[in-house]
Amino acid sequence: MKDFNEQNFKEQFKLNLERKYVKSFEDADRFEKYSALSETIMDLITKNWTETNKQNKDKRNAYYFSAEFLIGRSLGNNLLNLGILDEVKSILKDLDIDFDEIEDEEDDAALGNGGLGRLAACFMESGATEGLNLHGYGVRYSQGIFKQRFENGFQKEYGDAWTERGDFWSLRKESESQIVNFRNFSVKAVPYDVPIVGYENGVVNTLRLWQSEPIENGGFDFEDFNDFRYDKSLSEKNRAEDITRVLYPNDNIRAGKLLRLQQQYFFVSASIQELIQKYKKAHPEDTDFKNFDKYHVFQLNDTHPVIAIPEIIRILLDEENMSWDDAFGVASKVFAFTNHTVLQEALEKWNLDLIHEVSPRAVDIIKEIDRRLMETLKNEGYTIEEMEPYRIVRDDYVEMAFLATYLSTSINGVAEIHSQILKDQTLNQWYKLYPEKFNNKTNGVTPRRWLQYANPELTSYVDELLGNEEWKHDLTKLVELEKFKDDEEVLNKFNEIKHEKKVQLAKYIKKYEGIEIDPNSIFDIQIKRLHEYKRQLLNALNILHMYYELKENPDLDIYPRTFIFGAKAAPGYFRAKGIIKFINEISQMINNDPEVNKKLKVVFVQNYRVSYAEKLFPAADISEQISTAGKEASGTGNMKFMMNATVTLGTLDGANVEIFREAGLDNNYLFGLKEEEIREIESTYDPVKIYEENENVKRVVDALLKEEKISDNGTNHFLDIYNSLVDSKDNDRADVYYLLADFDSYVEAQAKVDADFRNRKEWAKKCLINMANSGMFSSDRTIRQYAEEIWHI
Ligand code: F55
Repeated sequence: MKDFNEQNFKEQFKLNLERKYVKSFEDADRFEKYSALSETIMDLITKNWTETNKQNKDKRNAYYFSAEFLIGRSLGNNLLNLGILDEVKSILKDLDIDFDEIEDEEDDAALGNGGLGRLAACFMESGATEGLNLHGYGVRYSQGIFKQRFENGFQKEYGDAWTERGDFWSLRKESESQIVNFRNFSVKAVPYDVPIVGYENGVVNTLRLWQSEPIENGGFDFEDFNDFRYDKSLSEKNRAEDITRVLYPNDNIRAGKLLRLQQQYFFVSASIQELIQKYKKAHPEDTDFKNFDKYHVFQLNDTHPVIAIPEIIRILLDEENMSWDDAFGVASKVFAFTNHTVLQEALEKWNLDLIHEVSPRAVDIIKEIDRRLMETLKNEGYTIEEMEPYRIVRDDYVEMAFLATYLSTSINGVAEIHSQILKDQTLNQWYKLYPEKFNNKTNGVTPRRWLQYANPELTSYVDELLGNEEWKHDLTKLVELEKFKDDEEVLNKFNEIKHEKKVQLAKYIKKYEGIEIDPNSIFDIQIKRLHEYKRQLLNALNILHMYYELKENPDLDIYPRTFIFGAKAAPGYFRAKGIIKFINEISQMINNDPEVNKKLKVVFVQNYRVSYAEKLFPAADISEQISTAGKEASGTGNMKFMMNATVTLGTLDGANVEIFREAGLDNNYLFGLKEEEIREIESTYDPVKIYEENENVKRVVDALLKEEKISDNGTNHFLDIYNSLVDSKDNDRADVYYLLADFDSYVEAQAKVDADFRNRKEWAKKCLINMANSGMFSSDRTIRQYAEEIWHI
């Protein structure tokens, strides 16, 4: 950072602390120091923030609309991007303050569920780093994703009041509040602006998060209060605040709840209103919004903000008195849509009555869009049957993905294989109509948070090897590391750094989980939301298999292995919670068995989140990416592991396909059925036959019901899991995610890992080659592609 003065900063920091808490520096506790430090940094940011805002005026801007931004912590990342992380660390050291302890005082801003929300956060950071005029718009939930603890091995959820002790990384902009009108009540949307600091470039972009509040008197009605109607005097306030009270904790499953739709309408309506007001002020002559599309493009992060389409039409029709054709014309030029899933149960479909509850006009407008589309198709000679697949409104439900696809100028998937499935299957009818609108944007992750910040040891070693820091501005330059792939000294050093990160993680796990793990064992890590399609259960079944092999033959030569899991299950997802309990039971059984626990350990870390992830990714030997082929749209954790020099054990799914291509199959472990193979066997698949004929499969599946050392404590969780695999009585089909079909192949791949890991030099070479080829998975590359190929900013 230009003109950063250590002495001034130190004094400002002390001054801020004394003013804020009216106590001397020596008497302040860690949190007080953290908060004063954060405010001092916010002050540093403001000048560049104002400057960036000024420069974006009168330009074409991109707006990223997302119901989720999974930010995590900001302190370390902002210091890194300002280029003063080391300086501030040394200032703190002078003051006898340990940075790690201060860092730990910050609650994660966990305003998202998983990959989709974290992707939005990476995109914002890369947008600022690439100097793009990109703005984020979302929701300021009072409660983020729940906090998770295990009690007797069961997941328990606790509230996440992340702003309770203050939120130091946003500015409330009261004067830019908007009124959002629901069918039978109105609220005030108050923007909180979060600065997004670009990496060492002076750019500070804005993430605007809306908070719902009562419109007048803080929502408190004194007349009701004075007349002893205490409850009613508060109800108005609560009703308003309820809108942004809590994030829905579902990932890849639609909620179908009124409050969820209200949240979506709330942030989208506030955002569109604001941008239309600003446009009118800047372009008073353009009364029919002829040039609105030259200045705005809205990227819809999945279908969650798609209610923006009828909303902009409503405003142009009802408030700007435009004609249908003109209003529709504007709407058909400003949206672009990203799909993140092909799981049918995740595709949002909203009931018309529910939409009516939120915004009656939206119902009229959506029906009219559908009616006119059918008319157009009919005029083009389509028969009734041929028109049917294009119905946006079907059986009183609105297919939000169809609405988005019809009106967007661009429709993209998030990895090559996923974009292909959208064209061939999920949205095939639309692809036939508009092939030119479909494109792919393979996801990426920010190397600042996920490599430089999370792994400073590896970062400085790369600086040393490459002799410059250019790779920090263009991650594809990491490929130059390949020239060291046979350099023994370099390979040793790679192993040493990995070991150091494993020692650090082991300490952290000891502190927070109370479990001792051996850094010399293979750290085999699966961290992601808990979902059947992600197949944590397959991982668990293999662990059980290894356990039984060891029990049968205690001298079996297996390389010591630590299996680490991290995952939250949606609170209402019974089977996912059963799988957590199952893995925790296996963990107890194995970790407490002296006959096996020298060779096997299983840890399920509690409350997996962004800040925990920063400790886990750099410490892995194996990255588990084992979803059923065709089901994981992309994955982004796979990229974080790869960047941290880790080999992947995975299926040909999502971005794994591209990871395998970039780093080579010799350096990774591929197993399992391919997507087209699964489609081929789909109608005849017989998991019961596999169960009956394969002794290993039978042994581990039977363990669910028969293993005496584990128990679901009478909850029937394990019977449910058992049935999901081999009993089609309660299901249409059993084993819909093909765990048993892939079991042998997975066990075999795991055996290969065991054998290969022993050659420490060859293993390090694989790690190095993976890191060297991770450059294309920087979200800088992804966001540039959005900017150039979709947004034209
Ligand atoms: C959240 C809420 C709803 Cl209603 C539906 C889905 C989600 C959600 O969290 N989805 C999600 O995280 N999807 C993931 O998006 C990632 C980023 O594109 C992909 O990498 C990942 O494959 C996909 O599952």
